[in-house]
Amino acid sequence: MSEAVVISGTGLYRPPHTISNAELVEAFNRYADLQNAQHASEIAAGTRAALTHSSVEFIEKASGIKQRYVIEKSGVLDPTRMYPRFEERPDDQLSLMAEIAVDAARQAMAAAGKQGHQIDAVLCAAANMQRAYPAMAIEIQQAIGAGGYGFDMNVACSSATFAIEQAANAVRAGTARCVLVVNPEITSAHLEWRDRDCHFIFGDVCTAVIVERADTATSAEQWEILGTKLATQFSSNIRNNFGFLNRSEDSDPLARDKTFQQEGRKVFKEVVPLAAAHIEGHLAALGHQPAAVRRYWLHQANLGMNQLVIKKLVGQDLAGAGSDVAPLILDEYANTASAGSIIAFHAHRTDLARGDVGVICSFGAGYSIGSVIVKKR
Ligand code: CO8
Repeated sequence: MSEAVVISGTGLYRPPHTISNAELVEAFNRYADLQNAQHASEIAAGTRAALTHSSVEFIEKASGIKQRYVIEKSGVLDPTRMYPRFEERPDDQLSLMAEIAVDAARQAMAAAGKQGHQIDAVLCAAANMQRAYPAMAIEIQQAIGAGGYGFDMNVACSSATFAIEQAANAVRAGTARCVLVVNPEITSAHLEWRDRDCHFIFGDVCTAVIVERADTATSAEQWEILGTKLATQFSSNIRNNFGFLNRSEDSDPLARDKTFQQEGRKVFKEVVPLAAAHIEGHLAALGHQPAAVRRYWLHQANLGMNQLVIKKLVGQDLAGAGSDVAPLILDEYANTASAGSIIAFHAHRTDLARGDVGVICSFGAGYSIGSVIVKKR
């Protein structure tokens, strides 16, 4: 790498509403009771399975999640609806995804000491886009007064780390000087809240990261990007079939496969070893030992997954002192798709010293894994 590239600021938009596991379970159980009453005769005839209640204890034990933030709560908790209520906005108004992205972006820009005109690329990277076009990134670019170019990209839960690599490469190649990466994740709109297997998993949030040349960075705190490594391997174990062909295929837009669905156990089993090996290989290529890494900002999908990844890497449990090695934010935020590892980086890094090395790593649908190795300057 000829010219050093740094992360010079981060930002976090946190939605105004929380849903506790107790509130979530209460709404789901009321929905299940309503459905079971409505379909009582089919259930009695054995032609339809009754819905089973969800439970707070299961959720906390299986995932480590205690609550989640959402942009709109009343629709999600309405047992006759079970998804958020958003108002359609006119085309001349800032769209919802852009609005939360601009909020996080402004925080990251303030942290990096950057004005809009100093940004010359905007990457909007998330597990879902609000519309097909124009790209969300271009609307965000205009809203913050940035120049250059913007584009959207989607690698599900790895969208943020994949975008950081694109940003670092653009800066290194000289095609951009200062790049804004934003990850507006409105997961509440594509989660199936009516399925107890997954209704607890996700939350809304937006993160933002400024990536620029080290010689233009002026912020007090800077993280040199030592390297990035991306990997994908096709799997349908996490899948959402919503898309622009649905209409032409005459498929039901409300069918179960048009929202998030997964084989959670398979994902757990298959992704943990992939992620641990990926990180180990990336660190080795840069001459670092996993145990010497001061902090891992891991994807936040499941407490047990992160414990196992860390155990494979450094041989210790996340419980107790181990949590300093790989802090958790999923208890508060749940899984926020691509934003999870960036929230962890945003919230848990100020205690590190100059020269400390850390790893930001995402893993999820695709399968996709992205790691960014950073060093505090
Ligand atoms: N309450 C009570 N019981 C339940 C509930 C519930 N809510 N849900 C399931 N159960 C039951 C099951 O029916 C099952 O019963 P039985 O044993 O009789 O069959 C039992 O509890 C055990 O169920 P599981 O085997 O499913 O439980 P697990 O221990 O495997 O935990 C998890 C389930 C939490 C889903 C776990 O498997 C997991 O977290 N896996 C990893 C998932 C993961 O990392 N996914 C990544 C997704 S992120 C991503 O990349 C997608 C991005 C797109 C974003 C989309 C946003 C909407």
